[in-house]
Amino acid sequence: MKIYWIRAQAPRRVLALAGHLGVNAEFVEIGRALKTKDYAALNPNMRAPTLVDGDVVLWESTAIMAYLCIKQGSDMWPASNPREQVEVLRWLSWDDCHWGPAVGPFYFEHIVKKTFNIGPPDRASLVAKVPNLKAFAKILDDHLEGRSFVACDRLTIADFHLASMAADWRDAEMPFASCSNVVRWLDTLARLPAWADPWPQATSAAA
Ligand SMILES: N[C@@H](CCC(=O)N[C@@H](CS)C(=O)NCC(=O)O)C(=O)O
Repeated sequence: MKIYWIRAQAPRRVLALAGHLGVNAEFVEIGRALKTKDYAALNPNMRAPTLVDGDVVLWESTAIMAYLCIKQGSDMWPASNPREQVEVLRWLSWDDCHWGPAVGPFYFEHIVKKTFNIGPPDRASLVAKVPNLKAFAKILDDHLEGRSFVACDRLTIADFHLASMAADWRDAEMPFASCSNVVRWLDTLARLPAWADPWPQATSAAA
């Protein structure tokens, strides 16, 4: 199995899950080869991550996470429990439609720009985005009251999904100071070794 990655949030979810589940794979840091015809033949979006496992070629981090859980027999994606499945699905959807777009601008300005050396954060552009992020953070904070994890009373792919842009919330200056449950949840994830340091050590470079 090969997993193509770059140092960004969607691959991070997949790499952390692979590390957490002890997946045996070759991790390929795709680098500049992301924009080549060979890579486009695997992933026409020319984005990362992509998984290749025999004749299975899969893109979209959510689908890859589900695939890895099924392959490893992990209930972090509750493949054999429809009720739990829809619970997890609800949060994956919420992330794609609401939470991700709310945290994304902060993640981009503070984390992506620094990682890829593309200039200083434009803090002024974030001012107008604060109310939207606070509104969605309150929804998550209320949900996490009395809960350690987002769904099913245990760690699931929903946690890695929702946390992938918010993990470095302090560096990204996300306004979570009054969201103690969100902070507790992110701090709990940060104590998982595979989440805290998801980037593969043994890796092959494709560029
Ligand atoms: N919805 C896709 C998002 C993939 C995506 O946008 N990946 C970004 C990194 S988070 C990427 O490859 N960016 C490189 C580029 O846009 O050139 C997923 O979850 O896999």
